[in-house]
Amino acid sequence: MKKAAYVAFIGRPNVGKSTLLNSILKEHLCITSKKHQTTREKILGIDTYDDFQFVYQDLPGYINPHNELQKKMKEDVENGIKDADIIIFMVEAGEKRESYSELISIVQKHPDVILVVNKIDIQNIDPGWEELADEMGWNIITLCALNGKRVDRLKDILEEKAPEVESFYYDKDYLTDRSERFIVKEYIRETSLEIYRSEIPHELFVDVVNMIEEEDIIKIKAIIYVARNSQKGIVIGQNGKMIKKLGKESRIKLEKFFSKKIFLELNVKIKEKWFNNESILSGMKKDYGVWE
Ligand SMILES: Nc1nc2c(ncn2[C@@H]2O[C@H](COP(=O)(O)OP(=O)(O)OP(=O)(O)O)[C@@H](O)[C@H]2O)c(=O)[nH]1
Ligand SMILES: [Mg+2]
Repeated sequence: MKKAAYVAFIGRPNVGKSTLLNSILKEHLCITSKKHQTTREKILGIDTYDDFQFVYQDLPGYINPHNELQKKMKEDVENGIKDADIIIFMVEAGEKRESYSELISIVQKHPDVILVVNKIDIQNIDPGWEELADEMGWNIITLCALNGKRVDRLKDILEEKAPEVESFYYDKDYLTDRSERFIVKEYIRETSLEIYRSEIPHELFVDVVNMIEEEDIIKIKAIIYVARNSQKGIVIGQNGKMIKKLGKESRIKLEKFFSKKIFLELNVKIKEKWFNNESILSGMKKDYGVWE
C-alpha cells in the first residue's frame, strides 16, 4: 500500500519555511531571503519515493494584514491549514512561545502537528518549545534548515504519519504545481530582495510578458512594477546601474536552475498601489502548470 500526505508549512515570516522545503527537495524551488514576507503565494513542492509521496505547501508567513495582498497571504495560510494532512509548525529556537500565542491557537485546532524548531546553528533552544509540544502532544524536532541537519529525521516522522492512499496525487516526476514563468518571476523578486533596501522589494512585483525557449537559449522579457513613481528611479539606479545588476544576478540564478543560457530583458513600470488592486492580485494567481 502506498502512503501520501499534504504537508503545510506554517509559521511567522522569516522562520525558515522556504529554506526547509528547498533542503528537503534539494532544489532551490522556493525563494528565500533575510527580509520578512518573502513568500507571497502558496507553492507546492512534490517529493516522491517508491511507496511515499509528500506534497509540501510552502506558504506565506502568518501576519495581520494591512493591505489586500497581505489579506490574500493570510487566506493562503488558512486554506493551507484546512488542506493539510499534517502541519509543520515552524518556529525559531531562541524565540518565546508567548509571542506565538495567536498562531498556536490556530494551529492547535489541526489534529496532526509537528513542531519544528529551526535555526539551532545560531540560537539556543528556549525550554518553552519542549513544554508546548508536551502539552499539545505534538512531535517536536529541532533542526537546521539551512544546512539540512536532521531534515531526514523529519522525513521519517512524516513517513510514519502519512495516511495510506490508493494512488499518488501527482505523477512521480513532478517537482511543483507552478509554471516556469512563476519561477522566473520569483527568482527576479528574490534578487530584488537582495539588492534593494526593504521598502522597494516589498512594493514591487514582477511580470513575465514573454518567455521563448530555443534550442540553446531561453529568451525572457519581464517587467518590474513598482507602486510609486519615486520608486522607479531607485529600481533603475544611476545610469541604469541597479537594473543591470538585477538583470545580471537574476540571469545567473536562472541559468543554474534551468541549466540553460538565459537572455533576460527587464523594464520598469508603475502600477500605483498595485497591492490593493483586486484584478492585479487575482492575475498573479494564474501561474500554474505542473512540470518536472
Ligand atoms: N542560520 C540559519 N539561518 C536560517 C536557517 N533557516 C533559514 N535561515 C535563514 O532565515 C532567513 C529566512 O528564511 P526563509 O526560508 O526565507 O523564511 P520563511 O519562513 O520562508 O519566510 P517568509 O517567506 O517571509 O514567510 C533566510 O536568510 C535564511 O537563510 C537556519 O537553519 N539557520
Ligand atoms: Mg518563505
